[in-house]
Amino acid sequence: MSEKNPLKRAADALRGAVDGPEEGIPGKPGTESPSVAEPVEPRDPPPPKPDQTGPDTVSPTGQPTGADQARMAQSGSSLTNAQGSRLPDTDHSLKAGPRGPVLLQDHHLREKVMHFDHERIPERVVHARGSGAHGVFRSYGTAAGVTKAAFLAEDVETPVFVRFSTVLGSRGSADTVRDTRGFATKFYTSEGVFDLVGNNIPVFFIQDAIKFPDVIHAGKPHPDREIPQAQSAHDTFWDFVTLHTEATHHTLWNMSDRGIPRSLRTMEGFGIHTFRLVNAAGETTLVKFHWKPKLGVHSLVWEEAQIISGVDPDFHRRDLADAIEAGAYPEWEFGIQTFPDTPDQTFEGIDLLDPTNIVPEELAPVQPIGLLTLDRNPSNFFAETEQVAFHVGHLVPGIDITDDPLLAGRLFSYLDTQITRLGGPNFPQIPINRPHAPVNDMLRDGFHQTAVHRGVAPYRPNSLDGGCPFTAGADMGGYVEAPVRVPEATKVREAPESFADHFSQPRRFWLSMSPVEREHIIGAYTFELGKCYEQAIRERALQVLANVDPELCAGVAAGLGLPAPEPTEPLADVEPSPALSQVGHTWPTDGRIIGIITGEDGDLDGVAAARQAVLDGGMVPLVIAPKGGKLGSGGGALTVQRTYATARSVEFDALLVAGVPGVGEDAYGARDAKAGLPSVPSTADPRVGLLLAEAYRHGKAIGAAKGGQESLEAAGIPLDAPGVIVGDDATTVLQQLVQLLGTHRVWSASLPLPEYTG
Ligand code: HDD
Repeated sequence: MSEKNPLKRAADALRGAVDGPEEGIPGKPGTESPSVAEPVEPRDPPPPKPDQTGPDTVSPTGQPTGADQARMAQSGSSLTNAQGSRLPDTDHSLKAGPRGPVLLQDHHLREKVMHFDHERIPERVVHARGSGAHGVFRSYGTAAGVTKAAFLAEDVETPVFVRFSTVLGSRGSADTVRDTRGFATKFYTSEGVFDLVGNNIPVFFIQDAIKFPDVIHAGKPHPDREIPQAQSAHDTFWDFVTLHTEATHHTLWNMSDRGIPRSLRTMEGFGIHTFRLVNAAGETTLVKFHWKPKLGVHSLVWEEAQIISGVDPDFHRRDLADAIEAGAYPEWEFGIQTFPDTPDQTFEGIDLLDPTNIVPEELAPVQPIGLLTLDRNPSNFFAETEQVAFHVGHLVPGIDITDDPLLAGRLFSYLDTQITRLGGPNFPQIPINRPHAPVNDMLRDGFHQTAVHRGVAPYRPNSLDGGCPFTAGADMGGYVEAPVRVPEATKVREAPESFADHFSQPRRFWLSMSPVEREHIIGAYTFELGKCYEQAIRERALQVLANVDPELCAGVAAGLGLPAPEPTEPLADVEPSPALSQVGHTWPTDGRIIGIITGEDGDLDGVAAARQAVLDGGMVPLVIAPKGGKLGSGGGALTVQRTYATARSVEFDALLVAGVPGVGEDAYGARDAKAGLPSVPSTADPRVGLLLAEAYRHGKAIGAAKGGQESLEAAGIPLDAPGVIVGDDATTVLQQLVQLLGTHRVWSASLPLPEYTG
């Protein structure tokens, strides 16, 4: 797939520039590709782009760092070594004569290779594959009654850095695998850093952090062959989640469409644990945090996700960066569910300390408290996205923890892991991790210490540094833990009885799904368990599913060719939660990508009009033709952005065939004809057929105008099928396509939606 940025071109076009660059030719939109001259003279460094400086912050010594940052960036006309000494040559080692041995005294060679040898740091033990973005959080002030956190007061703006991730894969793994996604947000507040380290799934596999190494060992590749990469479809994962049935709820979410998001921009986020808010009067409220994407929650279908893993493994990372670069800034509303801080810490019978539970939004509505906008791409992946270090213990006054045993273990782990990953205890001094609040700690020395601390008395009380630093009580904005009563108890290694309910919450999730979502879940379980070698594990998984729902169990059992077992305990009597279904809503179509298939003999006027209509609607048109270059001539010529060789259905949200598209020069039929070989005469390029058939199979809206119907018929797509629009005028067809796009996909009309999704 091309590396071009369709959204950026759309933005350029919207700003008045004409067509995007031709396929495969770098250059400014609308211009002929300029030849890039080889620089021969040193020149002054280009002025730094605004996003080339680190976060606007202060160093641990309280000194502004902006100037340091600029000095440390690659700048100046002459190449130097790391000590600032100018270099005449960096392409040849120092040798005893041109054909002689390389000399050990070549400091530049040794320094250059030594540094390269140490460029990599250990990837994260989980969530290694990630994509980040800068942004801003604007608070509505609606949470001010329940928390004294300064960044949640009315109209306060706080800079943020967000890192999205997959859990299981390595740093170079594909984006669209079936997995949970991390959604970690660093708020650089005026009272210090607050990290919300959440996921796109509101529950977790385990109830106690002591099992975290186990669940991750089970999910990661098998230790002997180190396969499969970034997958849960293997024996050890299913062995674990069927032996620890507390994992059933999270596993069910993973097998649902939530496990394969369409985009990072169309994912919800959840803080998962119950946290405790504290207001100015010292009153406490239990709370669950939510991120709600403005574009709605959308997913891929499984086949599509698998194709993308090969065609464009960076699909999510590219989509996020493209959208931000084009100015189509992704937005999420921040919300809270609040619960009274009662001694039993339950709500409507749901244990709030059990991280495998959600509280349905119908019981506790999500109240919006602010808006997150991601508006700046990192300028250096390593410095920012790789080195950012989140920690659930980075809290600010007004936000406190609860006794969720999963959270307790995390409070240890996140700090600990950075010591190995970032090489010592001074990682808070790395630019991306620096607080924006002044730091005045008494932590000293250690690996990678970059602060030049002053004073002689890093202890307190002292009389030598004027007594500084002094401590700050709650009245001076100090972080004072909520004085929560700890029950008198005996030390035990046990879970509370309420943690033993492993099936009622998964059952609620299943019952809340629309028919098509249920089909997808059954398909996902059947696929994953079908990849397991051990029959006993498949059978155990079916037993777990029988306790969730007989229809689910029977569907998976049928696919595996195994008998469906009876439940071993009574099915829970729970109400569905309509808010959990992704189907049945209408969403903005901003930034959606529409492929317009045409050719030399296509309906070029129709294409031009449809293309403009797509742009006017805030979406992205991509013209697809048999070969690159221009279609038509003169000022109205259309630039081809994808050819039949470079287009694949997965890149588009909807397709429009305008006129009869031609056959590409490189199509098999054309090649055979050129070689004088007998070939099946073809009026339709087989790649157009594949494009259309895949899009249709994946529930995408497809339109055809002015003879485009022939292509649909050649692809075996019934012209009266749901989601297929046929007409004479490309723009009219397009308008109907866009309406369908508002529901994300056209799920088969034969699958009625359940009543509650309306
Ligand atoms: Fe974790 C990273 C989310 C349980 C131990 N976790 C990590 C990241 C996210 C989460 C989003 C990536 C942060 C980044 O982008 O740098 N983790 C969760 C959620 C959990 C959870 C939502 C349950 C509700 N995690 C969890 C437990 C433990 C860890 C129970 C250990 C006992 N997680 C880690 C870690 C990581 C991490 C090993 C790896 C890299 C890092 O921390 O900085 O410490």
